Amino acid sequence: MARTITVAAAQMGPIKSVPNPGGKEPRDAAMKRMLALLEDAAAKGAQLVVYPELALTTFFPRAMLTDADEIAALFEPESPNGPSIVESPHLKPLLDRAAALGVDISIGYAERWTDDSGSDGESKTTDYNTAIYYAAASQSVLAKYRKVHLPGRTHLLPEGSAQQLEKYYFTPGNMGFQAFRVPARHQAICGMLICNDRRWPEGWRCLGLQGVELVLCGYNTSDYKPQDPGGVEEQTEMALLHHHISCQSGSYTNACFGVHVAKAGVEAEGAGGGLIGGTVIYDPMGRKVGETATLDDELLVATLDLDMCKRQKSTIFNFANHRRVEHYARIIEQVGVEEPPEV
Ligand code: CDV
Repeated sequence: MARTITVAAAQMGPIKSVPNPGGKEPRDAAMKRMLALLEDAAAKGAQLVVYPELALTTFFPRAMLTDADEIAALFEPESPNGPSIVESPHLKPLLDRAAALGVDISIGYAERWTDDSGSDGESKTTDYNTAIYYAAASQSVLAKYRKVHLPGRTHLLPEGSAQQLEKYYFTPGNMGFQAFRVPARHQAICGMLICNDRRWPEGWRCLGLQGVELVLCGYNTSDYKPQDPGGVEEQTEMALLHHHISCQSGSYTNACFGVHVAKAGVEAEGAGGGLIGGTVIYDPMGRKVGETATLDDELLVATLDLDMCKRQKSTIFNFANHRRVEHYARIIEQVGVEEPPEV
């Protein structure tokens, strides 16, 4: 039997919220839009719908919020014995509808995790930029991934700059790059990345080494930063180029499909530019399966034959045959660049 899966990349247009004085888009308006995308995807035969990074809120790391309550309102509280993401009022309507339709969901959100891992077993809270895979068949979270590569900084750049403050809000993920099986989808081997992760071959390779067939990746990627060289058009073109290079090469060199889903458009006025679109699916040969055309809510639906991964995995990217790990120590032992001495 053919191992096919019909996937919908659910690109979202902007969620106008903080910081956008006078223009707060309530969470239920965003949920309505996500539900509409889900209904449309299900009607088109989708078995899995992939939503962007931080899909439940605006991309808030563009501003430095300092009010604890305001920040808390952007996060989903979770703990081993306490609140669970599947019960969150901010997500439950989507998951319940997905379960009823028999559609799986992958979605990104801001996670506030509390456990007793503090010193002397004390309660400790850590904030992550997270994505989950929710399986309709078991009505449960099959896999969770916490973003490893956090771009940006902990401090503000001079006024007038576009800010990127993920290092201020989040801790790097602590779960590694773990592939997982989806039993109801022909035992598909899936993995998740979040936005900036797609630019790092290390994460892709960790998934590739587990035989990954389908990589799911939501993103919020800025199109223009006033402090960088070039005008809006030139910078946007460059941002899209780098996005596509990263996604295409990740799929090609790991012989897998990649579904990359944007939150796009202008979410906040006066904060530099907006976010690129370019939601895209690549196949294991590095070919583009499809791409969105707008900066709005838009679906990209494709049926992917997972067995297409076998050809490259058994030939040019047969890792067992060709990798030379005795020469790769530098990749894990060294973080920054160490240039050879001048001669
Ligand atoms: N959300 C992101 O991780 N955005 C980064 C931008 C800041 C470069 C990205 O890699 O797309």
